[in-house]
Amino acid sequence: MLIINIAGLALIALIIWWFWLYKPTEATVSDSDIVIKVENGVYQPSRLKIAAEKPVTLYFERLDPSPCAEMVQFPDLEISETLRLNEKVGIDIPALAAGKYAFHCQMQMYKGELHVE
Ligand SMILES: [Cu+2]
Repeated sequence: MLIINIAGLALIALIIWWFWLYKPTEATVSDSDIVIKVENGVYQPSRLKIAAEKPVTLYFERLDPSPCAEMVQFPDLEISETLRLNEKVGIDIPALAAGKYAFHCQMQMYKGELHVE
């Protein structure tokens, strides 16, 4: 019973943090590569500025053991990649036209966006 209550409180705290307190972090991806951490329900950073018409490799490091964090998908680009725990996985992003491209986990709990400009 006590464990259930603690789990419930932890879940409520996580929901509050996720919906109200979390602010997306932004980063510019240049030649010095950025590693996107997958942890606590968020990609860190989650908004990535990249240059238009230039392929780039994004590195994801999954630190969250929950199955929710396992996949990262770029639906517009038809990219779907499995992330192994505590490993950096490089995902090659092709040259893109300017615009916004979402990426997320399978259940869309983890969410991020590429800002191509
Ligand atoms: Cu998920």
